[in-house]
Amino acid sequence: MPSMTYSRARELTERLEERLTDSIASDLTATRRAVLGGLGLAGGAALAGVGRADGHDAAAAGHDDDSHGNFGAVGEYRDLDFDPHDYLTRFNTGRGESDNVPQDVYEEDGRTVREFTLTAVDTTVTIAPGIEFSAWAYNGQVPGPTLRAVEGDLIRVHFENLGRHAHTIHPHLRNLDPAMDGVPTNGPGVLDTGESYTYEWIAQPAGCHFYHCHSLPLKEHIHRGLYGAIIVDPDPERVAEHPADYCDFHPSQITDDLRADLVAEAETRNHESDANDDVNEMVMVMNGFDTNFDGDNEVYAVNTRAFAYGVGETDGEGNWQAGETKRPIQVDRTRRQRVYLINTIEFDPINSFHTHSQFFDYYDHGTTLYPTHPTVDTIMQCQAQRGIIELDYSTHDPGLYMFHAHQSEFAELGWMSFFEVI
Ligand SMILES: [Cu+2]
Repeated sequence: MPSMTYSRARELTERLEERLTDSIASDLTATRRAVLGGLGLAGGAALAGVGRADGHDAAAAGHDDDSHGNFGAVGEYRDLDFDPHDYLTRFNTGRGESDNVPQDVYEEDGRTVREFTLTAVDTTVTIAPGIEFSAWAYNGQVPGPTLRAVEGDLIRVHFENLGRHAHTIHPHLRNLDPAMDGVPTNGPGVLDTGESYTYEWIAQPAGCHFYHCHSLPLKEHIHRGLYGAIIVDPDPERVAEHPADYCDFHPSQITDDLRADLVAEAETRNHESDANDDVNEMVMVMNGFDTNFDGDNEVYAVNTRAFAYGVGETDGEGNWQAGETKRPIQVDRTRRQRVYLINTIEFDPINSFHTHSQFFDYYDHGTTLYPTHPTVDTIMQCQAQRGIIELDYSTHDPGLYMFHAHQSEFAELGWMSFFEVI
């Protein structure tokens, strides 16, 4: 039997979500303790950065007759500009995968160049139904666009700052040129409003990486939303030549069979290889939002929206109502599942990922082709840590399987999701 019925999963998602949105919406100074306790705090001046999207009386939040189906009503997200379900699988490789990310791919001096334009803007994002957050965002989305390249490519990013504060882009890559590091002291330093700069980074090492703004105060520039994923696919030819770089075996232990295994694994990770088509790949950025700017997060999520991968309206057979913004992540059990997981949380030292009824292989930073933690059901990541998770549901019964942060309060405050095995 599946771990939980559809109706109970839906009730659980709705109960947690309503408690979160009611508490934040009914008092704009809601603290995390108040949210967890389901308590409202008296008084409090309205703060910039959070509020009811639809202007409804806060007291009525969660009790409207039209609590489903309308933008801004409790249970639905107001704007659909950013879709966490779409974000999971939207990779930008230079081939024009996203309308809001100008990009190109071409050869230059014998090297593949993947070119992108990222623009920092001030915007408002919806982090829970009816709850908005004043964000600073690359290309208007949080997380920023996922950039994907093959090891050894040149990633060329035209960056323009149209926000009101000074920003940069700092890549977590092996970058050989200090001018390209995106910190205040090197190269162009921080870029003021209206300024632009072109960063160039070699895509190395293979793995699951990310980029973020490195202006000061750092925690605010990151927490406000200026971060995104960089995925560097391993080059199977390089793996064949340098197998010891992709595992923790001593070079003397590398046999022809092991080399062949590593190359085959690299092909499953390389988006230009047919073997990659057999894997369902997803990007999950663990993030959080301090809605009252007290240095503590009130809302937690994967990919910005609390409970976006929870359970909403369904017929119990995997069919979701049109426009439904809350739905589990569908898993075709004949395919391998791979999650590129990144922790961009601020204010909390660690975050975590836990699966119910399943164990997975974990590759810390994704820089090896052998798992660094095989057969685990919980991993933790400190701030800026990331890795690759590989899951196999081929022998599981169809149904819903929960996954969430195993800091249980993060789960209650939004970081709770389901896989729907079909
Ligand atoms: Cu910044």
